[in-house]
Amino acid sequence: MKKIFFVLVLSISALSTISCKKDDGTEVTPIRDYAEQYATDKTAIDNFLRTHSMAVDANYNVTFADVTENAPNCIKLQTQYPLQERTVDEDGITYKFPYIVFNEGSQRRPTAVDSVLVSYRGVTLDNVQFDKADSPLWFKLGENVITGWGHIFPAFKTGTYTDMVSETLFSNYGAGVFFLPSGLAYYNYGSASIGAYQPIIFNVKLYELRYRDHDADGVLSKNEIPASSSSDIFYSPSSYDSDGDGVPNMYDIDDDGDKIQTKFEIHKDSSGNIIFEDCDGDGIPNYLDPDKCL
Ligand SMILES: [Ca+2]
Ligand SMILES: [Ca+2]
Ligand SMILES: [Ca+2]
Repeated sequence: MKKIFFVLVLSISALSTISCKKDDGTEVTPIRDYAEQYATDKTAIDNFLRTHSMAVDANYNVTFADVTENAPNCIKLQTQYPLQERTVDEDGITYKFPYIVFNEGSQRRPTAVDSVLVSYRGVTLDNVQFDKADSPLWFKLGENVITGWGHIFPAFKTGTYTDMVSETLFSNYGAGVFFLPSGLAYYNYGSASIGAYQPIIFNVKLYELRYRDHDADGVLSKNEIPASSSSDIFYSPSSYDSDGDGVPNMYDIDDDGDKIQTKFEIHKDSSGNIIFEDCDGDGIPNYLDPDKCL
């Protein structure tokens, strides 16, 4: 797995880091203010959209080209394809970043915490490629990728595929491009080929996924949510904590805090599907209901 996709972990305490010296005496640059950096990155991304055109081939591969600001008849990126905007709260900032869906895909949609099989190409706003994977690779969203990936992949669905003797042929898979501010990418870390505080662009294709069960309680993490949960495709399973003990359902082996582990409060049919029993008929399945009639 490539080094640049390791999770960028920034602690709150890092925000208040002041300039200091490492043990070897070299100066450590204080981390930048997230709000200021986001404003800078947003301006840079907007400028990129205004000054570049985009070509998309039959396999959804993207190439960008500079266009002169006022050149007659040039087709600029922002008028060439419908830009959508994703809004994300991270590090006390409400980020908004643009993305384009070339093809939504045809099968299953991941949540922000599932495993995805993807190919991708990443470029900087200088239109320099910093990474590429033509052959699909597996990644765990929310775990070993930059935060921006988990926030945008639910916009896509997987495709269908045919296993050949020597290769797998995918069709009607999700494909698109997104433009990430550095706060949702590598921020002050940068990577081997990206400087610190660099907004970056990804052209991605989503072929397949695996729904995860982080706490191994038999309920997939994507379903570790209240029955009344939103139909928002970008919902995050990690934000739900039924019993309020500080452990989100997807990591809590006893979701309702009744001292009976969830895996003992659910049953499955012969096909392996969970039977959501609700013995007191209050609309809350037993494993989420501490006040039930067991
Ligand atoms: Ca689970
Ligand atoms: Ca909990
Ligand atoms: Ca329980």
